[in-house]
Order: sequence, then C-alpha cells, then structure tokens
Amino acid sequence: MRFHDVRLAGAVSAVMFTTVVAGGAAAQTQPLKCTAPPLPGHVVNVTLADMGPGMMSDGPGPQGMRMRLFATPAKVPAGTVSLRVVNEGVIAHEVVVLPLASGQAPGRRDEGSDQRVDEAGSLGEASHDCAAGKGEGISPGAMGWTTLTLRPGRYELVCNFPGHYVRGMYAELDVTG
Ligand SMILES: [Cu+2]
Repeated sequence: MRFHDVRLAGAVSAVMFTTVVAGGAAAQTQPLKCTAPPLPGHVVNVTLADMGPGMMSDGPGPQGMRMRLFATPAKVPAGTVSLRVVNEGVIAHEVVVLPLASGQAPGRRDEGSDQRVDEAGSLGEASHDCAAGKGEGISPGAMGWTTLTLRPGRYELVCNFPGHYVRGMYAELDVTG
C-alpha cells in the first residue's frame, strides 16, 4: 500500500508540473479534441511538442532546445504512407514533408527572412485542424493527418511555422524500396 501511495503522489506532482510549464493549457493531460479516422497504407505517428510560449520569449536559444517533432516509425516501405499527427504542445503546429538530398542532414536548412524554410519540392502536409491535408495549423490537443505516395528516399518532416524549424521541429523519415 505504501508503494501505491508513493506512486500516486508522484503522478499528482507530474500533473502540477505540466500545468505550471504550460501556463494552464496542459493539452497532454486532457482528452484530444479529435482523432484521425483509420488511415490507409503505412501509418507514421507524428507527435508535435513544445514547452509553451512563455518559455520562448527570450529568443530561439540553442538549436532544438524548446520544440520537438517525433516520427514513429522513422522508416517505412515505399508506396502509400499516412501521417497521423497529434499536437501535444500549447501552440499550433504543422507537418510538411520535404525531400532530403543525398548527404543532406535533417535540421540543417536555412531560415529565410520570414523565419521559415524553403518548401520547394514539398510532397504534402498535415496542417488542417481535425481534418486531412493542408490548413491553417493543428491546434493544441488536436490531430491532423494526410496520405501521400512516397518513393524510396530520405525525407524530412518539418514544422514550418516561423522559427519552429530552428527550435527543433524536424525529423527524418526514410522510405525503403
Ligand atoms: Cu511548430
């Protein structure tokens, strides 16, 4: 019983910590606003995360310190691929699929004057709140999704909201032959 009590106390502390960091929004402790329907092909689960706008007010800081984009699995067979995206952050995000050239490492694109990276060659995006395809962004606690046909190669999933890429919102996705 003592062990159980200790674990319960730990859980309460974790919730309180999350609430403080997120300024009360704490999307990950609440049910999702919406969920994706069953998606065709090989499904890649993408999670978008941030530490809240209050944590970013002092500038971008070291690369990748404050925002994250996770893709699981990181490798899928060529053909029909669906991205199933959940925003666990406290601000809106998106996922854009860009090709990675041979030898090009993820996270190394240059930001333009608009703090966004070049989307040339984009294969599609999931940026529609609670819906498929392109929109104005996926809101906190919501999902977005898209289905693509991908050839073998290396791709980079990025959030291209201003400043988000350099803060760490990118992940490599490899498509095998
Ligand atoms: Cu973002």
